[in-house]
Amino acid sequence: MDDRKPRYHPYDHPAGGWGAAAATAKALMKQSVLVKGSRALLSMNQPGGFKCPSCAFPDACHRELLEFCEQGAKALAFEATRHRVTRDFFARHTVSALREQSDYWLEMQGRLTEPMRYDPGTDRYVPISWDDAFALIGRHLRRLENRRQAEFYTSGRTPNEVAFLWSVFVREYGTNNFPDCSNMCHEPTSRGLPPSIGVGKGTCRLEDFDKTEAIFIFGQNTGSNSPRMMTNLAQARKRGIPIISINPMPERAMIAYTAPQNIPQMITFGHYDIASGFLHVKAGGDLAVMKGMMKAILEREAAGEDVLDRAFIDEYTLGIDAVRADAMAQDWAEIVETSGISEEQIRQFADIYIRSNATMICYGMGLTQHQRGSELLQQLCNILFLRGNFGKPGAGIVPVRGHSNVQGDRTCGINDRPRQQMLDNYERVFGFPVPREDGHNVQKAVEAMMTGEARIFIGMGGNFVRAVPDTERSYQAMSQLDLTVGINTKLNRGHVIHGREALILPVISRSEVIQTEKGEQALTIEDMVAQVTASRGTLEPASPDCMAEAEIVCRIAMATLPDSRTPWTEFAQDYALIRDYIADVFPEIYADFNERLKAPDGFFLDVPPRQRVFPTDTGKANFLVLDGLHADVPVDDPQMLRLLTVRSQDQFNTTIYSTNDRYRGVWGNRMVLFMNPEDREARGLQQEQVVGLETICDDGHKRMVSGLTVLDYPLPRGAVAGYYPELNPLLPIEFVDTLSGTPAAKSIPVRVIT
Ligand SMILES: Nc1nc2c(c(=O)[nH]1)N[C@H]1C(S)=C(S)[C@@H](COP(=O)(O)OP(=O)(O)OC[C@H]3O[C@@H](n4cnc5c(=O)[nH]c(N)nc54)[C@H](O)[C@@H]3O)O[C@H]1N2
Ligand SMILES: Nc1nc2c(c(=O)[nH]1)N[C@H]1C(S)=C(S)[C@@H](COP(=O)(O)OP(=O)(O)OC[C@H]3O[C@@H](n4cnc5c(=O)[nH]c(N)nc54)[C@H](O)[C@@H]3O)O[C@H]1N2
Ligand SMILES: [Mo]
Repeated sequence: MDDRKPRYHPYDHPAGGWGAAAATAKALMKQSVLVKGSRALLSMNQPGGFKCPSCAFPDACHRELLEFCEQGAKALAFEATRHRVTRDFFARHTVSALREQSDYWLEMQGRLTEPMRYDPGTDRYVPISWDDAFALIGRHLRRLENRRQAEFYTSGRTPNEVAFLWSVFVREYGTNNFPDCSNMCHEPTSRGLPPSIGVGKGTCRLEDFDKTEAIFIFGQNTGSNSPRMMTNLAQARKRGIPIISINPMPERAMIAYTAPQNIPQMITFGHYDIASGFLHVKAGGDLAVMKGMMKAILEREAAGEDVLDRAFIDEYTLGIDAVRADAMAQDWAEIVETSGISEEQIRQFADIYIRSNATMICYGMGLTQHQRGSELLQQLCNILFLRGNFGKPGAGIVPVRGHSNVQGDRTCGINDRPRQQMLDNYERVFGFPVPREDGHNVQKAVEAMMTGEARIFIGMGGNFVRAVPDTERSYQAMSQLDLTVGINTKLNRGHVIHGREALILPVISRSEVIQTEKGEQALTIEDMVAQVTASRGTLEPASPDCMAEAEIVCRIAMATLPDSRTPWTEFAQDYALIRDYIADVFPEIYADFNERLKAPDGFFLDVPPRQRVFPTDTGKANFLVLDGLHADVPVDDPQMLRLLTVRSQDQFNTTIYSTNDRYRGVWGNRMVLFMNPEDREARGLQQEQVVGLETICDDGHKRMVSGLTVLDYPLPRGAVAGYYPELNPLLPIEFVDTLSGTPAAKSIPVRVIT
């Protein structure tokens, strides 16, 4: 369906509103679950119900009767679909034929219903019993002498209890190979923030939106990707709070937004203007903006103005002198050239920052997915330190997270570079010897597959092969493995790009009831403000042969480690017992887990910087210097454009809900290339001409994508944008953020080919 010509007409209605309400109903109808889905929506994010399976933004604890958004409703509709992938389906289609289908088509086939095994003789998936499937996995895993040859992926929808069991099993098996979707996402938050503030998490809660005096949003498309945050932004705007968006793409929802739950406003077609200011930054120009802001502030300090929070800086921080020297040494002309923002505008935004007594800085993939992504976040901390914006109401740093439990998975032990003290705790509680050396993250896992070192891949959720960089090379590497296992709700690319042996294991989803011998089980989720809440599904499982993820981990463990003394049988039945063990392994975080979970709204994990405690090596908040003005290594090529790979309004990562992107005005095709008209003309291209892109990289691999329709779009000169995952073939596996290994997916050097 992607060969349709895209239609392009700008969306001039406010984001949200009737468009979102209509899209919600349409998604429910498309999956034939209007009634069932609508009923399930009533228990989403309500006490006793289940947590939204979409993004990680917190719910306001039944603030509105209907606490969901268009994206949550779509995620639920696609999960609760009536459509089913059965053994007959697999009998009808060879895997080679399935490989030719689009991601959208695979997704639309519906929920997986029973375990399947790849049969090379017929090139089809055929049914296999659960027992045989686990035995097969156990055989393969036991055969590996070097346990580092197996890769155990986690996608961020995995709940705490399952992630914890996964972390126990994999360590008992003998490796820290934990490639995690977070390695492509907010790993810079986990690696970049600790040296600055001592924790790799955000420091704000929802109520801070009600107390803040200014909000800056760097590189995050709130309206499409965390729509529930729009309610908080709209309320802040109503109070007259400045909201500044820093983005190469003027995202629609930042300009005008109507809350879909706000019926009076929808009837009168009213809307809020969300952003009061917009910095149309060049791709990767954020560091120059940040340095410019610091320079503007520090120049005023030097002129004798009282613009800093001296008391905070003296008592809680170290290192301001080096940061001051670095910012002051930057040249305004270079700042303007690199950022694409005028000195006057930067000074104006610095002034907004100075006048606010409580500022929140939010950010998303527009910052993390750069070669110096982690360090960019440290610069945000520097800015916040200057005015004491930690540990007071309405102030702090807000990583806008992706998957609903990606933060919780890390807290519960999914970590390829674990601290030794955490490993000591595993050893103390479980009594098996724990591997001490670092394991593989996503980048290293893919590289190990490419060199042939890795032999087995097991994915707890997600769509690894489609989400990772360097598509062609990754597909090739994945196909050479001995065994690939996808533990999933839906059919995806990872099932049709598979190893010599392959299994598909279908799971009970977040919205469905998990019944064990011990009764109905609840799972828990930690959202992006570190609030831990219970999630209980209310729908019937998609098929009686779907299995709960926790039980799958236990059964894999039992099949692989016959002599294990870990209580796998009991864990599979009793999730409260799993929580007791979580409390034992992470006493400083999760003491009295089950007890605290009894509160109707769950509980918050401790985030020390909220109390102005900074558990860094120095015991202080650290101002940190990052040299220069560039978020990526400059490339010397006059034809070079920086490619940003972004999400559309109608997808959840590799799950494509439709080929439209309502807010950006694209309909019917995702193979588009957004380009500044002057860049287009400079290359002699026509509007809507079909072109290709080629990566500029000298590692000897050619990376190309063709069939892209050029669309004029208000991007700054030098940047082009298109959709993830279609453009992942252009992203070299080694093109990553230095500190965290996160692929620099927002700044790929490319040139246009015709
Ligand atoms: N509906 C929906 N919701 C989702 C997801 C989804 O796919 N669909 N995915 C979930 C996940 S896993 C995640 S991580 C989040 C992702 O949510 P976001 O962080 O919003 O991710 P993206 O859509 O990749 O793009 C981020 C924004 O960065 C901007 N950008 C690109 N390059 C730069 C740059 O150099 N500087 C600046 N300042 N901005 C830049 C882009 O224009 C875009 O607006 O959303 C989560 N929620
Ligand atoms: N170029 C480029 N690449 C990127 C990005 C980018 O912006 N640009 N973004 C990156 C980011 S931020 C992320 S997070 C990754 C996403 O990487 P992943 O998390 O691996 O990908 P998803 O598309 O979210 O995974 C979708 C699959 O999850 C399965 N699933 C859904 N719900 C459940 C469940 O409850 N249980 C189980 N077991 N399975 C379930 C379904 O089978 C579905 O097919 O992609 C990264 N890749
Ligand atoms: Mo993500």
